[in-house]
Amino acid sequence: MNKNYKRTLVTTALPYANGPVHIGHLAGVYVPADEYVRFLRLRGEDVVMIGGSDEHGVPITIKAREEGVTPQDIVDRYHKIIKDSMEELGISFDVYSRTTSDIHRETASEFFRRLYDKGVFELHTSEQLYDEQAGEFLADRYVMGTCPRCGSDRAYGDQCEACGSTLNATDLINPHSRLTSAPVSLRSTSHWYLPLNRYEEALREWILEGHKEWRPNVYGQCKSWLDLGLQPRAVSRDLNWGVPVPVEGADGKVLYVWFDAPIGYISNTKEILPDTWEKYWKDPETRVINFIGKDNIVFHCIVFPAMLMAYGDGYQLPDNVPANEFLNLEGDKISTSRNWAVWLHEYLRDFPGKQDVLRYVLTANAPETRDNDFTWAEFQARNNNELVAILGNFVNRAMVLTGKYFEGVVPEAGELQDIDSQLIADVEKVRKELTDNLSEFHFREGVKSAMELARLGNKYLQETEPWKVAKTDMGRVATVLNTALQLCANLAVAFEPFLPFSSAKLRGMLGMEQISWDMLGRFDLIPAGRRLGEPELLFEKISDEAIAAQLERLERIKQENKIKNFKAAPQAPDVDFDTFMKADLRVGTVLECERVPKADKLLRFLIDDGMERRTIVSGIAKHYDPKELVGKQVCFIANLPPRKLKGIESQGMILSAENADGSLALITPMAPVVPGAQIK
Ligand code: B3M
Ligand code: ZN
Repeated sequence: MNKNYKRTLVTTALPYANGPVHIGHLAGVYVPADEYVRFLRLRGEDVVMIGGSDEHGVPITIKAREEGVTPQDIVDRYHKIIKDSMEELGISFDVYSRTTSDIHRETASEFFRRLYDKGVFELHTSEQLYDEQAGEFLADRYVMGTCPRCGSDRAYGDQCEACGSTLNATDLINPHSRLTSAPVSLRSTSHWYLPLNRYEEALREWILEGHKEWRPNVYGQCKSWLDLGLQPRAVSRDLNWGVPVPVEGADGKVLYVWFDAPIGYISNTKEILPDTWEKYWKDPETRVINFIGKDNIVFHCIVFPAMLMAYGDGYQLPDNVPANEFLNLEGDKISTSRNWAVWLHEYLRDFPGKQDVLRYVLTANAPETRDNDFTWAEFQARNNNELVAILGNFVNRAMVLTGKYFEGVVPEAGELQDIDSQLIADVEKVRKELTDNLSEFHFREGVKSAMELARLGNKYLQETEPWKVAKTDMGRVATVLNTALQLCANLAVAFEPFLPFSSAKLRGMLGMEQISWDMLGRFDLIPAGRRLGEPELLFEKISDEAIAAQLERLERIKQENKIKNFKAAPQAPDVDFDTFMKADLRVGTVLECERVPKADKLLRFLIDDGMERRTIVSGIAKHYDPKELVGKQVCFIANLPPRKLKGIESQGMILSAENADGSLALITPMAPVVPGAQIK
């Protein structure tokens, strides 16, 4: 770790502009990065926070094709949604730009060109899958076919989701293009490769020897890559969307998206700091920190550093890469294609003004050391039991008591008693922990420390009981409330990185203008005699209804996905015609229908079957209200031997179809027919 740094460049992974951002992105990258940057700013450090959209790559072209629009249309749409929603969440980027900017194209192009001119690249020719109809080479992911391992006919060129095997597109049986469904052929093509193997020794030395302090998940992943041995990697693609490869004879080729995207950090720095950007990249007194998710580790710790080493010219390698693990949602992997996510822009619409609640929950449950699960129940509990009941409650009590006993004017503290000094000592201890946690990228522990300050406050008021002392000793009440208000001021500082909106509100109430990290631990932050603002609640309870609405939305998505992914069951073995004709299928009219007591699945039907009436018991009580069925026509098998269900003799079986989500739909004729009509 570079201890003697003068400035910090914080980069945040550039989200693909092929969809909005969700809580997984936020918990993994943007919330912790923002907390870190706000912490450094409060310490008065020189820091810039770089963000932007990653607007190249195959998925964007696929989405454009699906929607019949251009890739530019897609990235324009999502760049705006992402940028606006992150700003609304208070992610305080110094720049949030995009990789389709001119400055980025020039920067990425020049980067490639310099490596090319230095003779760094190797040119290799290989056979790639080609879609004749679209006239395009296909990335593995865009080829589908039959899995050579399990026979599933829905395997992708890189992976079979049915059996989990990792595949090469060339292994597939009957490979066809996902773009056009046409069969694919092999064609040879040439690409430029970055010989990672040549940087292996330097990377080993730099990471394995030089950065033992990195998070174990990051260090461990790097070590296993390095131990496997590095191979040259292609840095160009045959595609018509991206930064064109800037050399002769590269028509139809663009830079691989993972080659240009990290250069986006540089381009975006140039954009915001046209005169001084080089200091932030090339001065050894700069510390570069990359905030990313765990799936991006190899690109940030191996590939991009190798690119920077190859480029030379003083570019600094990252000092730390605090990558997070993944956040799941209600027990399932977050997935854009399955719409299994809480989208930021939708959260902001559904919970207006509650930016800090989301920031808090994502931090308190951050997937720093292992994958974690976001649940709406936990979201509600952390809001109601922690933000409202601990932090909001303490601040409100201090404010309201000051209003009651001192008309909202900060009272003068008298002599401190042991309990006051103890509080001050406890706060000092927590201040140290909090500072260490934030300096070491332990945000989950950090927010716990900050909350500990509010807990100390509640305990202090509980023990000093100013509302009782007020009957006898107003001088003592003044000391206690002064102390409590100073602690509120500490909370405004401690929570600024985590809950910037609430911190601003609190500062407004306390009349604090400038704040800085070195105020923490001090008990002279608000002068006696100052008139406080009106007490406002910092947080409010989140209702069961609001949570239920979110859970219903997720349930709906689950059902939609089941229907989307429905695969018809394999056909049953043949049955001969005469056997089938023995089944006597008929239509009947429902005369009565009611629930079977003590059987939550069963309905008892009385049916006019054209002959007499018959009773049939059917297991569809979960799907129909019996009242609705009276008078309707249903289909049934008439000639099954009777059987007893819950003591009722059932004379036949009513037919229904099972939907992908498990729901049952009764089969009914399209036009009314006479009861007893035979089904042929
Ligand atoms: N867009 C991948 C991702 O969102 C990629 C990150 C680029 S960082 C330079 O996971
Ligand atoms: Zn398979």
